Parts: sequence; structure tokens; C-alpha cells
Amino acid sequence: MSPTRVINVSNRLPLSLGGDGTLRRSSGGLVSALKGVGDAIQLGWIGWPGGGVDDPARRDDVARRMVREFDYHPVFMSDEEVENHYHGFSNSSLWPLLHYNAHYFRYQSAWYDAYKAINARFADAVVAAAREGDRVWVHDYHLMLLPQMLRERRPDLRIGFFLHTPFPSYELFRRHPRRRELLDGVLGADLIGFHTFGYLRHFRSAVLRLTGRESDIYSIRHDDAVTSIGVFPIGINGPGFAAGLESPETAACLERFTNDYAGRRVVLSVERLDYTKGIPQKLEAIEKFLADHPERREDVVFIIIAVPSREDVGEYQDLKEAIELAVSRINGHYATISNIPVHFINRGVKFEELCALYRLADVCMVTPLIDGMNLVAKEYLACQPEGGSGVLILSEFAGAAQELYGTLSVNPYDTDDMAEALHAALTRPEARRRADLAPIRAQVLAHHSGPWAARFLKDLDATARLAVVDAARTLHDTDVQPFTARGPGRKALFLDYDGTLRGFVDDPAQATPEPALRAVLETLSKREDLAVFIVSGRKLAFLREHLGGHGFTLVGEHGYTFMQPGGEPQLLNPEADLTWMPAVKEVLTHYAQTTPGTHVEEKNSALVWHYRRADPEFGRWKALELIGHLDGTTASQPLSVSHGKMIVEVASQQINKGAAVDHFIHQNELAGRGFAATLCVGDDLTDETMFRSRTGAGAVTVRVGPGETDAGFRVSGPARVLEVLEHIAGRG
Ligand code: GDG
Repeated sequence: MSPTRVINVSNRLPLSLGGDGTLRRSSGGLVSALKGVGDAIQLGWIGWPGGGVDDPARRDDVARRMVREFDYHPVFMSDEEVENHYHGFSNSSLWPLLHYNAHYFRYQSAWYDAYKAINARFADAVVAAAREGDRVWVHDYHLMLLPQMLRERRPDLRIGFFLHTPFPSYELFRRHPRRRELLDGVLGADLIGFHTFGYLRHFRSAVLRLTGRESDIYSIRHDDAVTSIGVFPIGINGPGFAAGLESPETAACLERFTNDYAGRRVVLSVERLDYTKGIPQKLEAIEKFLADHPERREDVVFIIIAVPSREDVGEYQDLKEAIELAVSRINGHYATISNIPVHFINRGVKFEELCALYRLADVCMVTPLIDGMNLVAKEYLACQPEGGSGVLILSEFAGAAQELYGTLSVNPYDTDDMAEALHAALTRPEARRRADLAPIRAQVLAHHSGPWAARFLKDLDATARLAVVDAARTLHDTDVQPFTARGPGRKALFLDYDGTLRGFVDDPAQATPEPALRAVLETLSKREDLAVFIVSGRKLAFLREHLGGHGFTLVGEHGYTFMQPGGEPQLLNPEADLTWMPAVKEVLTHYAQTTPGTHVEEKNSALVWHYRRADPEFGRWKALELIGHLDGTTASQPLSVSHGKMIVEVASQQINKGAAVDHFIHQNELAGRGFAATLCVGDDLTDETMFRSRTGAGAVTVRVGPGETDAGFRVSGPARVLEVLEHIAGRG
């Protein structure tokens, strides 16, 4: 069997371009993750190759070589696009918000325009490179719009999205002016992955509140499909570190460092110089520790490697200055003739040096204020020797803390707590340290990035965006042949109004019939062989004002009232028992008062509690409670309770659209003018009673839009209903 091709899409391509035009593949974490999946996949990659190829002629040549040599497909960006898409929207807008830093959050619409344009350029590149049957795996916050753009253009592709950062609470995410577009973009994926359940939980909450889509912990429901969601905690580049630790270069570094730091305990920290990493807080704790424990000033050294990052962004420059100030203050205070406590290294170190430091360090201090996962924590554990005694001090706000039990857990905002943790780590008996390290080290080694990528891709294969199973067939013009003028006998059309003949608008009073609809209804009303009934939940007065005078029968309030052509309003079932209404109204009013954003609508034969404007989770919860309450207290009453789209409706059992349709059919039969064929069209729960009442021969039932239905056919929306009516009228 030939391997599946996976097209990995990330902001950066994992390669570097030498000044002489040579291409070198780099070995980042994702590369090794995907390599770790083994021969079962063939890997292609799409991303930005970095700056440096300004000459268009050279660009084409470089691009061709990348494709030919590696199946890497570059997406180029101008300096201005890098500024707006990468530094601007990605790193000054999304990054702070995803990391709960509302203070650093910035927004400019020009940044968003560039972000959208670059996501579209990535989409072009994927579309050009992807072959049938390929899997596409999109990574991270730089490309949140891409999954939906791809779905629109290539519904055949299977699309995964993985977010490497946290996903914040809805209360924070909602501040982003493009929150809805960002969510819709990501929701184009078949599978969306997060590092922790907490991020998944926040994502679901934001999706519900911003898009109204309901979900469970495995999937998010669209109208006609589901997107799967899952927790996939990333692991380290296992084989890469195993090889690094074996290498002679690492051995040489280790020997050198062991000599350099002989007689001292080493506390290591490694991170990008980023405000999420909590470096100032860490320095405060170190200062406190040195103040509280003068005896340690000679024999402990703190190696702090802060790799330069996003140096063009103002906040990062300020942070660097603050850190440098704190380091020099601590060293000025606590250095002795033989020891300088803080070694601050503001650049990256070589991989072999990193491996050696991980192995050497007695303690590793990983104390971010928040971090999607944090690989340094796991790498430190993995690089400790078997039977080693290193101690990991780990912030409870790193994603890694969800998995690693047995570390020294700290709250980085609590300076005293961190200073005490340092003391504990340095004084803990060796046997205890060994016992603590062994299981978490084994766990990290077992769950490295190869199995991580394999599991994501396996789930992507298994959980393709599933179409909701549906019995209703798409309605074609031929299905309504019995209703055209050529069909024999009398026919009846029972048509719902809102959502069927007319699309929804914000203000229901504005939902008046459009000219095209008026025209087709006018034509239909002239047909002798056709009886048209408008069967709506609206009050009769509205129907009369906008649809009167056409020769139709108007049925209002789901069958409570009706009006024959040229006649006066009448009650369909004057005997209906409505004595239950005052008591039910009291209950609904109580729910409206205790649930912000809800209200009660009073109709002549029904009461409706609306919760569309409430918090969706709270509203739904209260709706279920209300239904339970009504079931318990009104069981013997002649009423029915139904849970519709963001409503709970309590209506007379004797009055519904199905009963109204039955009534008119029966009356016409009695008058010797029975119908040879009936067509019922509607879009919501109340229309289902019509569909259920019309199941025999000659009955055509049509659901408008998505959702479970008892109708035999389905159409997409009011625009298609209009086409069908035009066909029946002989105008289509
Ligand atoms: C994002 C999320 C999530 C660091 N300094 C040097 C060096 N490194 C390597 C480490 C590690 C990587 O860089 C840093 O990874 P982190 O996970 O700690 O953090 P982010 O870069 O912010 O990554 C994060 C991650 O994505 C994966 O999903 O865990 O939460 O923010 O691998 O070893 N490597 C070398 N020299 C250095 O000086 N050679």
C-alpha cells in the first residue's frame, strides 16, 4: 500500500536558506514528530521560508528546488506583510490574547487584512500542491482562517488543525474584534486538537456563545456535519535528544561544564524571552531565595538562557531591559569573590550544549505565567540519566503540569512559594529525588512526539467531518409534477411563512413578502385547480396585511385562527380548552424574571418562553429545567410542551398545524372537493406536525433547511422554495 501523503502547514518552513542559495532542512520539533510516524506517511510541507529571497527570478528558482528536493512549498511574504501578518496580527493581537494578556493585546484592521490575505495565499499553495486523498495538517494561531478557506475550495481534503498555544476563556477571547471569523475559520477543520482538556473546554464555550453551535467533548455540531475535537498533549523530539545525548560533542560540553561548575549546584532555565515565560517573577524568587539563604550564595549558580524573540515588538524590548536590570541588581547584591549567582545568557545555545546542560543541571526551573505545553520541562526530564536525581520546578500554569505529577509544582505569582521550592529542591534527600524523577522521566520518554503525531493523524483518518445521516431526499422539480397545471385533480399547498417563504431577519416586523414571492403567489392564486393555505405561527393580522387579497386561506397562530378568501377571521376550534394558560403563564414569567435575556410571548392559544438572547448554556439549562417542571405539574392538562430553536412553547394539544391541515382536507372532502395531492412545506418543529399528518399517497412533505425531520424531502432554504413554486406556477 502506498503511504498517505500528509501536507503539513505551518507559518515557517523547516529549512534555512544560505546566503549562497543552499537549502538546508532544519530539524525542529514538528519535523521529528512527523518523521516519528514512520514510513506510513509521505511528508509535504507548506510555509514561509523566511526573508532573504527578494529577487523574483531567484525566488522561482528556489521554490522549484524546494518542491523538487523536499516536497516543500514556499509561501513568500513581503516585508510589509511580515510586519502586519506576523508581528502585527499574529504576535501582537492573537498571541497576547491567547495567553490571557489583555494588557498587551492590540488590534488594527490593516493587520487583519494582511492576516486574511496571507491565509488565502496559504490556501492557494495547499490547493496547488494537494492531490486527491491527501491529509492536510494546519498548525497554530498564524493560520486560523485557513481550514475554512480550504474547505470551501477543496471539500475533498481531510483537514486537521492543531493549536500549540492555550485557548483562553470566552470572556477574554470575546474581546477580539474578529472573534467570530477566527472561530469560523478553525471550524472548517475535520479535527481540531489542543494540548489540554482545559483549552478544549474554553474553545467549546466560545464556539457555543459566538456561533450558537452545540458540542460535546468529542465533537462540535454544524447544521449538516460535525467537526471532531480532541486532546493531544505534544511530546518531545525523543530520537533527537537520544542522539544528542550520545554525541561526542555533547560529551565534550558536559565535561567542560562539569569542570566549570565543580562544587556548585546548577539551577537551569531555558526559554524564549517572552512575557508569558515569567522571567521577572523567576528572578524575584531567586532574589528572595538568596536573601533568605546566605549560605547558598557561594554554591548555587542560576543559568538563565533567554533566547531572543520578537525583538521588533516594543513589549519585548521593555521586558529585556527589565530582566537585565534585575539580573545586574541580583548579581551586584549577592555575588561573592568566587561565585556570580546569575548567568544570564541572552542568545540561543547549540543543541549539544543544551543537551549537556539538561543532563548536568541539579534543578530545572520552568515557571511560565502560562504556556500551551512547555517542552523544556519534558526535555529536561528526558535528558536526565537513568537513575538520575534532577528536580523539576514546574509552574502549575504550563500545559505540561496537567501530565507531570511528582514535580515541584509552583504558582509563579507567589514569590515566597517559588523561593521555598528552590530551597526544597536543593535540600531534598537524594533518594527522594531519584524516586520522584524515575516515573515522570519514563512517561516523557514513552510519549514523545512521534506517537503524538501518529495519534493525531489516526484520529484525523477516523473522524472525518461526518455528514449527519438523513432520510429526507433532496427535492427536485420532478417531485412536484403533480402540482403543476398539467397534473389531474385539485391540489392543495400548505405553506409555512417565516423561514419557508421568507428568510429570517432581525426584526420580525420587517419580514414582509418580497416582490418575487408576491408575483409567484399571484400567479398561483389564479389557478382554478389549486388551493393555497399559508399556515403560520404569526398572528392573523400580519398575514392579512401582507398576504390578504390573493385568494388564499390564511391560518394564524399554528391553527388557532383562520380566514377564508374574502371572509372574516374565525376560530378553527372554538371548543379548545385554554383554562391552563394563566397558571402556565405564571411559571414562564418566573423563568423570564430569573433568566437574563429571556421573555414570554403571549399568543391566543399558546405561550412561548424565548431564550435566544440569554447565555446559551444557561438558557438551555433553564429550558430543560422548565420542561421538567411543566411535565411534572401539567401532566393532566390538554397542552403540549415543545422545545424548539431557543424557545419553549406551551400550546393547546387540540391546536397545531397538523390538526389545521387535517381539518381543511376533511372539510374539502365533505364538500366533494377533495384534493388529489397535497404539498406541505415548512422549516421548524411546528411544521413537523404537518409532515406527520400527511404520510399517504399524493402527499409531498418538504423540510426547509437543516435539522432532523419527518418530511420526505428537503430543500436548502427560502430561495429554493421560491424556485419550486415558480416551477409549479409554470414560470420557472
Ligand atoms: C510553542 C508553545 C508548546 C530553546 N532554547 C534553545 C532551544 N530551545 C528549544 C527547546 C524547545 C523549544 O525551543 C521551546 O519550546 P517550548 O515548548 O518551551 O515553547 P514555545 O517555543 O513557546 O512553543 C508551547 C510548543 O509550541 C509545542 O507545542 O509547548 O507552549 O508556546 O524544544 O529545546 N534549542 C536550542 N538552543 C536554545 O538555546 N538548540
